[in-house]
Amino acid sequence: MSASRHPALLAADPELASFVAAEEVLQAQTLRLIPSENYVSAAVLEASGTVLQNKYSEGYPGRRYYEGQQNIDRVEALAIERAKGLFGVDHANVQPYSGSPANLAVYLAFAKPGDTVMGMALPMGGHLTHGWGVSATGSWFRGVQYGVRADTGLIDYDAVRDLALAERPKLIFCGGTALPRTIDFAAFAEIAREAGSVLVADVAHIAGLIAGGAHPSPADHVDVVSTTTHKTLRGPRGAMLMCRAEHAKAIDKAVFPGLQGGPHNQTTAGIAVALHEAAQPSFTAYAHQVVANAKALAAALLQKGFDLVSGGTDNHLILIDLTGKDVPGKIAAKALDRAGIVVNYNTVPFDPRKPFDPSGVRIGTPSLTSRGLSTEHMPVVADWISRAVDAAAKGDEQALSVIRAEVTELMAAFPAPGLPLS
Ligand code: DSN
Repeated sequence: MSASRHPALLAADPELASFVAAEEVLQAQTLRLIPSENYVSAAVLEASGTVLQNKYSEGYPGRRYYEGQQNIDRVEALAIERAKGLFGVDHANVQPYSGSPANLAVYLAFAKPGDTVMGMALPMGGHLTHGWGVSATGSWFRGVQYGVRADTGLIDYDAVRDLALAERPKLIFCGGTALPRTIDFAAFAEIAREAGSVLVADVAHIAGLIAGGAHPSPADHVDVVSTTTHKTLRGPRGAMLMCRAEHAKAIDKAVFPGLQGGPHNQTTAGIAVALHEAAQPSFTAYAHQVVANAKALAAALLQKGFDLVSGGTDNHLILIDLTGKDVPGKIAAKALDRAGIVVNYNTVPFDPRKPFDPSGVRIGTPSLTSRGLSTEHMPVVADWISRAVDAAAKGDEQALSVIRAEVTELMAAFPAPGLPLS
């Protein structure tokens, strides 16, 4: 791997080029287990770095505030059509800059400051933008929050219903960032209907699984689907809002001119390519393999004596509760990083520790599956995690170095998409 992959960058700015080259090596050599990350294909990478970014195009295809949109309109219309086809929705807006602005646009479309909104609490696995206090969505709106049951780690749908009927929120968000289990969109739809709320499925984490048929689709159940495009969907960093025809105007108006200016056309192009790739049979196989790998990894971790929130996983994500291991999440995550295994520390439901120093570690299988690892490798991965956590407890840096060498050796045999080893 060398900076010669980007010769113009190397010539113009060697210092910056060296940082990019170092990141390429890091992404190639490490085992990346952060469940919200992935590797984009070379085609998505190319589309996202095109001259399309030289163009301003405020507005929508056929209705712009700048001239010269002959090609941009075609790019955006293609992305929209592909999103509609892949997710089975009436309308798609592909302009949100990322997940948080996408969700903010939903508030703008359906609620007024001070209105009550409902989402899953952040420490229970929700997202900041689902009305959590430190987010603008929790200070400009009145956020009420649901969670999971202490005994099962599963969403308590009865409690969700009771809260929704008591509070009658304008918006209900389902979905989140640390949910290892299938979301029952039909159950949320029934609750939202009874409460008179607009239901939003934030499927950022599982969009690729939905596209590949490895998780039920929310399309027939919810008013709005919000998603980022760079997680399991394996596209560039961006987002989309999809909805039924009746909400199309409100959503489009909220994204532009309500919240954003010109769309990032190079990102729109990358999204279009990613959606095309996600419509292929190979992506269906990928999505199912992500889940099979996660289930195999969860089983291997349970065998190693780890506690997993909800006892396992139905999707791409596993939340390890380290309370019984006497190693807090942050110390474990940093030790794993030194061992070449990249994870993030995370709160677990009912965590007795603080969010910046919590009890859990969140892992997932989208990236390793993109590199071609399969269920047979998951016991090896679980063994590395177990040895690294033990080493963290003992302060054994030598053991972490040994694991790092083993990780580097295995990953060299599985080149990442868009990042060929050389
Ligand atoms: N930051 C994302 C994640 O890691 O899940 C959510 O926004």
